[in-house]
Parts: sequence; C-alpha cells; structure tokens
Amino acid sequence: MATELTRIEKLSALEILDSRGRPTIKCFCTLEGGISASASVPSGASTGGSEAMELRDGNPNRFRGLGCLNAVSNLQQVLAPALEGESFSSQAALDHRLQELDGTSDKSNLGANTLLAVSLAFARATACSRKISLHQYFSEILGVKPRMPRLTVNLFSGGKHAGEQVSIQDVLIVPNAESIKDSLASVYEVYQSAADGMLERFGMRALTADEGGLAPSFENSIQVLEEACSAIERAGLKPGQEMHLAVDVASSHFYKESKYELDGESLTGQEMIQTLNEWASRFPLVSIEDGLHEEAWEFWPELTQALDNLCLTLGDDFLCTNPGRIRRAVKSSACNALLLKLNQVGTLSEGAEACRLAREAGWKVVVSARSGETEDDWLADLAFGWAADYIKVGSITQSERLAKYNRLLEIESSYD
Ligand code: 2PG
Ligand code: MG
Repeated sequence: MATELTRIEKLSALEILDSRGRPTIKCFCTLEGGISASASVPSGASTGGSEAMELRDGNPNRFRGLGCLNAVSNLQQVLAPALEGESFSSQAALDHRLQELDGTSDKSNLGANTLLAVSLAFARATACSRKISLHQYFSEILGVKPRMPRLTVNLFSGGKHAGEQVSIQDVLIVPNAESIKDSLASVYEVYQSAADGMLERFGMRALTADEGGLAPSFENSIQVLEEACSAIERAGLKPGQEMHLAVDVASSHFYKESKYELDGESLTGQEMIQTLNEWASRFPLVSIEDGLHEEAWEFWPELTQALDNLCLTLGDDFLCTNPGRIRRAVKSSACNALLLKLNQVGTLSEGAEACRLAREAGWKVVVSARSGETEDDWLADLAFGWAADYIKVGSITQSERLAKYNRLLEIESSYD
C-alpha cells in the first residue's frame, strides 16, 4: 500500500491568553484540499529544570516578559516558509522536520511552545482530513487500543499553584467508578463537601488556586491529606474504596541547600523518604509524584522501594517527559510511573517515545495538563488514545479544565 502523503498548505499563529491570563500560542494549519484545524499549547508554573524551553519574549514592558510574539513570528517567518508546500508521510516525519528546523536538543532556538503548536495542529488537521477522531489518530501513532483513564482531580492546592501556604502542591481525589460520568458525579460531591468543610474550619469559603483546587491556610501537609479523607467521608464515600487520593509533592520547589523545607522542618533525603512512606501507609494514595528533588538520582530507587506495594512512585519534574531521563530512570529502577506532558518535550512524536519507553518498562502512565491551560481539549483525546492509566487535569471548576472532562464525556458517550 502506498504511503499517504499529507501536504501542508498554510501555517499561521496567534498569541492568545491562557487560564492565568498569560500569553501562549495557537497554531492554525491548513492542508491541501482546504481542511484546516488549530491547536493551542499550555504552560507550567512549577516546571522541571530539564523541560524543553518555552520561548517567551522577555520584554518587561509587555506581559512582564511573558509575551509569545517571538514564538508567533518563529512560526510564521521560519516554520511556515519551510513547511508550506511540503508533504509528510506521518506525524513522525513532520515532527522530525520540526526538530531539524529547530536544531537544538532543548528546542531553545524556535521554542518548544512553537513546535508543539505546529505538531498538534497538524495532527488535528490530518485526523480531520482522514475523517477519524483525534483519539483514533493518537492511538495509531502509538499502536495501542484506546482506553479510558482513571481521573485524578485536584481537590486541595498548595506550593507554587497557591502562594506556598503549604509546601506540597496538590492533593488529588481519584474516583473508583465504572465511567467518567459516574467519576465526575462523585468528584462533585467530594469537592462540595470539602468546600463546606473549609467554611466550617476556616470561617470562609476557601479561595481557589491556579487549577481550581481549594487553597485554605492549611497548617501542614498531613492536615491537607486528613481533610481530603474527611471530605470523602462527608460525601458518604469510603476512602480507599470508592475514592482514593494522590499527591503531587513537587518537592524540588521546597528543596533549599540540600534539605527539604517541609512544613517548617528541614528534612534530609532519607527523612523525606521516611515521611512519604508514612503518608502512603496512613492514607489511601495511588501515587506520590515528585516525592524527591528532580536531581536526587541516588535517592529515587530507595523511595521506589519504600513505596513498593503501597503506591506508585511518579516522576514529573524528575523525568520531564524526556526519553533520556526516562531511560536512565528505568535502568536504575528510580520510579515506576511517568507523568506525561507534551510541552515538556516539544513534539507529539517525542511524547510518544516517552510513553513507549515507560510502557516497555512496565510503568504506569499519567497524561497531564499544565497549571496554565487553554480551552483546547486535545489532552482528553491523548489520554484516551494512548490508553493512559490516569489523567490529571486539575479541578472541576474552571472552563479550561472542564473542556477536557467534557471531551472525555463526549468520547465515552460515543462508545455507549
Ligand atoms: C504539575 C503541573 C500540573 P505545572 O506539577 O504536575 O499540576 O503543574 O503545570 O505548574 O508544572
Ligand atoms: Mg507535578
């Protein structure tokens, strides 16, 4: 069978705003035949040091340096002239060309945001032209059978997403339900009972953080985990049965001078592992994300061992969806689950490689949004198409998050 070629007719870009009101980039891709589609990219706040570079203008007089006009111009002045009129046999061929045009390993020339916008807009346009859904297109890239992920939903926020009133970044609830529809119904109950609980305890309805999680002035991390369990119980559900928890410790962000500054204490790597083991023994956690500093390679295998049989050891800032780091972590048994964020690496195909490596090692995969999101919903198709074990989108209260949950509902209903 001859390989089908997809010819790019036109590429253009626009600077738009994300859920924090910061600029990001949206790409429009038109293929031969006139089919056109767009995609926008998200942006993180608690980023890992090995993430591909997100290009920002750096002009302090405009969006405090966060503008994306240079990314837009790279797309329109560099990528568009190089790619318009070119035909590609696959997503991998396009992504390879994007990497080549950038010419750096960390995408610091044209920007990972610029490249990912093109990669995704091309994916969506190609899926449209082939009259298949985006998730089917994604699943073909990886050659896996689509499957609904389990939801992990931000309930309480701290760390960099909430002004650091408590050290840890997220406590998430993980419904154990048959469907996305039922999962969201039980998440709603727990979210509302958590909000009621916060009103009683703190005398005011808790303000929400970047991803819509509740962010009251908790005293310490244990209190956040305890309140999450109470909220589950108040909602009439059983923690550890109908609803589990997950935690994103994001510990690189409170690691100062070789110590973890957790809840007013200075902990060594060893003490941190001990603490996380205690949390996993006491609370119904399915995963602990970034429990240790992203460069503490020597301690990660020990953490994974300490959490074995209790919960997953999940790497976000630690791995940065970077195939090289994933290979190293597999080799040293440093963790057993990958948090996958496409903009950490820059193209769809490199994200697919990261996912493949994790699967080959027998790891679990969590497809994740960023704290700065747009109303685009490709993440839902990605999680389903790549058969992620979990999806991490944030809370259920802001439209940039709901776009993804609602898309999952749509996908689910199309399989009824
Ligand atoms: C994380 C993400 C999403 P950010 O740390 O997992 O919660 O945050 O996008 O700010 O890196
Ligand atoms: Mg994280």
